[in-house]
Order: sequence, then structure tokens, then C-alpha cells
Amino acid sequence: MRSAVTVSLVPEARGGPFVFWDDLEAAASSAAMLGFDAIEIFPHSAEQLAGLPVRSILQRHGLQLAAVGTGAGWVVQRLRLTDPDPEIRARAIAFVSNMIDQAGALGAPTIVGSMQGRAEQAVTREQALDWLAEACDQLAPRAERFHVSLFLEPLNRYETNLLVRITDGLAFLDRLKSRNVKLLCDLFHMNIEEADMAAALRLAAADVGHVHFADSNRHAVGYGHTNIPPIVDALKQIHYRGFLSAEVLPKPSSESAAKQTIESFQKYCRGENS
Ligand SMILES: [Mn+2]
Repeated sequence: MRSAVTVSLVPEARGGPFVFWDDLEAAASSAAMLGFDAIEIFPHSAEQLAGLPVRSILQRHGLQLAAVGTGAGWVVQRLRLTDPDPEIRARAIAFVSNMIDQAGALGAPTIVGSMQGRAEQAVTREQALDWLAEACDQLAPRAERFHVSLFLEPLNRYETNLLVRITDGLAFLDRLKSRNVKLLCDLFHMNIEEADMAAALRLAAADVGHVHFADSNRHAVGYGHTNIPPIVDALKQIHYRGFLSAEVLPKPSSESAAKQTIESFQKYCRGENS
């Protein structure tokens, strides 16, 4: 397992659960100094990402790119893969598609979280899931060209009514034609929705593609009350080899949240040989 920390390049997302903000070079420098293996970037758009010297920043600081988020598609542009308007669905697919091309060229998977949208008004959950499946079956083969997966993230009930629990995610993967979609298991959302977080991870097993490493209150691990050892044990049992990426509030400060995260990562994950 490898450590990662989030960087938001989206001013409109201010207040959101990202550790570092605005300055990719400064974030990479801090992450590397603290001993993180990777960063996860939350960009404004694929175009913004394309205009940044990401590869040279990563190389300069000896970091990997764990993943790239698409939440700005929703937060900034109000695009959802399950919008009732087919034109908006098409624009949402294009937004994620372009992100896959940029992230893929950097060897990183792309995440679909809030862009899954929700079933509301005249749209049934079944209809929304059909649209989401259609979108994933278009997007996942695109990611496959870069030899990376597409990550799909169950969110808590206050953010969606589509993929909420890990079992919703697993049932959804079953209805896809593509086998290149994996689940992003976010410990903050799971703490709200799962009866047993470790059991949910064991159930997902090889379908766990990425983990958002956050405590019960979405602060850095160690600042809340989630019992982390059984979760790390479950990840070891399923031979999880991906990232534990801190998608947490930058509180009391970005630096403290990052430092607390890496200390927790070293405390709980050190000694495992995966
Ligand atoms: Mn998350």
C-alpha cells in the first residue's frame, strides 16, 4: 500500500475535503518532504491539467500521480452522468473523457464520484443507474487504452441516492459490460453507510481500486473515531496494492492534516510488505 495526499486546483471547491490547495508545485514539495508516495489531483478541467507541467513537478519531487478527480464537472459546471437532459449527459461524458485522456497520459486513473449525480424528480433510480452504466461502458474502455482503471466512488446518502454502500457499487459493476471499472472506497462515506467497514472491504476484495483515507469526521486519520487497524487488516487480507489517499479537510491547517495523515499511515501500514 502506498500513501497519497489530495491537491485541489478548484477555487470554487473551497471548504471541500482537500489537503492542499491551488499551487501544485508547493503541494508536491510539501507532500514529498513529508514522505508521501503520491499526490491525487482535483483539477478544474482536463484543459487546466494539460496546461500544467505535471510530469516535471512529479519527477522533481519523486512523486507518483495516484488519481485525478472529476468533481469539478459537477461543482463548477453542473454536469452529471445521470442528468435527465441527454445533452448534459453527453457533455458530462465528454468532461470525464477528456480527463481520462490527460490523467491516462500521466499513467493515472480517473475518478467518478459526484458526477454520478442522483435520481430525482421524474428520474427513477433504475433509469439513472442505466444512464450511469451507459456512461461507464463508454468511459472505461477509454481508460483501458492507458492501462488504467476507471474508479467509481460510492458516496454517502447526503450526496447521492445511486451508489451509496459498497454492495451498491458491487451490484453496479455486475451490470457493466466493461471489467475495467473499480470501486473507490472512501472511509468517510463508508463510516456513515456501512455496518462493518472491514467486512465491506473484504467483500469488495479485488474490486477495490482506490481508497480515500479519512477519519469519521472527514478530518485526517487520527483526528476522528474510526477504528483503523481492522480496516488496514482487511486491506492486507485482500492484498490491496493501491493508494491510501487523504481526501480530508485541511484542518487545523493543510500542513497539520498532511502530517497527521502520514503519521497515521506509517503507524498503521508500516511493516506490511505489499
Ligand atoms: Mn472520496
